[in-house]
Amino acid sequence: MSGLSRRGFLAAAGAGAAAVGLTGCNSASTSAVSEPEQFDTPLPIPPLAESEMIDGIRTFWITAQPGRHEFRPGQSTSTWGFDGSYGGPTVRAAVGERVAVEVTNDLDEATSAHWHGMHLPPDMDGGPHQMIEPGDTWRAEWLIDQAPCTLWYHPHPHGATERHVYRGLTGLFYLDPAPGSAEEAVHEQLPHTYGVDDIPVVIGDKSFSDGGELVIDDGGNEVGLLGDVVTVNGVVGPLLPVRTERVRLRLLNASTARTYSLGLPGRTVTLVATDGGLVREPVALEQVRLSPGERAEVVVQLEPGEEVMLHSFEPDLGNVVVPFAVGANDAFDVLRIVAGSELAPSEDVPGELTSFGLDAASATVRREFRLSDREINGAEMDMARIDETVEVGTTEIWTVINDDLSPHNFHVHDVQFEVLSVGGSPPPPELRGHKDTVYLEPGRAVELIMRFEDYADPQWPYMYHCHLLRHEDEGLMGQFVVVNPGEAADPSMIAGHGHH
Ligand SMILES: [Cu+2]
Repeated sequence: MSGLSRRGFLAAAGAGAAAVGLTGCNSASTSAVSEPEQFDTPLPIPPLAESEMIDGIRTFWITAQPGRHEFRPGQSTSTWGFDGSYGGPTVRAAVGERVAVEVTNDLDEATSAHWHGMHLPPDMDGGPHQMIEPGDTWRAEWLIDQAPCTLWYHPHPHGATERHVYRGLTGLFYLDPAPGSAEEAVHEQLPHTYGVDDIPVVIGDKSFSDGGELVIDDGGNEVGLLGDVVTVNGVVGPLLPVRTERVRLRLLNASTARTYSLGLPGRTVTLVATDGGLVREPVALEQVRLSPGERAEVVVQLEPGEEVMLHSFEPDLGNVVVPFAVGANDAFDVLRIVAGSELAPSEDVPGELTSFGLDAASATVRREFRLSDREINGAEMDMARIDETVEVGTTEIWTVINDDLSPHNFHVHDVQFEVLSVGGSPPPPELRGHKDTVYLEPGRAVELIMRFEDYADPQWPYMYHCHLLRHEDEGLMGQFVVVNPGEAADPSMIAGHGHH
């Protein structure tokens, strides 16, 4: 599988132009997303996953299974979900806890469960080397040892991740602050009651056939599927009733290709956390750009009786060659938020949230990653090849460059990184927090600093890849191992996993 060439992309872009002309739209814009007529479906809140403490380990059980799901009332669609027909329960554990998740596969094909953004041993990561065959159960166990944050879990089967995520295998994984920690005090000042003023917002775009089934074959669009229907927590046209002065929205872009730029027209939202946890201080933003896999936590303030619409503005994707073909011209409403006539008081958002920061001078290794078509540094993903070897205990700076004229992004497993620069300039405020996924504008380099603290293992690799899932599936991925000083990578365990 070689993926589409840029020439193919231009041809596909032409076809996309015709499609935009045909679909028409609901306003004067050129948006290819069709908005629902009404936003009156109550926003479903994913259930919290149940757990039991077994020998001091907080243990969860989750099953990937097929089902039928109603994105719209009365229209049933064949889907996949964790513990249900679509999506998954929200898993919650506290920093400092030891957790185990036993994942059973009731699908009729192999899948995996990857803990996106989690710092954990590589053989617990749930990547393409930890496949779960149909009927099998895989147990992952690790210590929660990172800042509190909003993570998520999804399959990572090489060559099939786009389809597995698109069909609905997606859940949130909240890491709560350790009891008594400074961060717990901050979290308690922020809205923090699950489903009441702490709201999961999992956004995914879909495309449906006339028969109401999910369509993923879009005729070869360069970035992958851009659905013309946007869902939140699995429903079209969602409504969130609010009973408090402030709500915290935990935004996850669970789309396979589409980038959103979320905000409330005419006002700002307050960014309090990015992928890997709290930002240093709250930031007022008109729009929060989220490429696939990225998260943000924002606090929204409301007056009694007020109604606001979470909107996705035309995203600034940088200097892309054919903007409409990559979703850059799409703008649409996402979630209607209606405040009750009486609102319970909420505390002010603290002026300072947390502190952190890696010192660039402490980095001892630099690496460069050039993404072009479906190759990183000139090579497609090979399941049997270890591309990079990192010594445990080192701080590294990775320069990542999008050499194409269309969007990519970059996700690194195991670590949360900080963005040092974008296109040679300091990052904007929304990119100054802990991140595990970052958008890559065409032709621009981002510099990322990260520290590899633990889990030396020469045999089992972690992944880095584009999180536009079709790109990942088609080869835009590489593998690194973390080893003890002086140790060499040992590809013997993955040799049998073969060339994709
Ligand atoms: Cu990409």
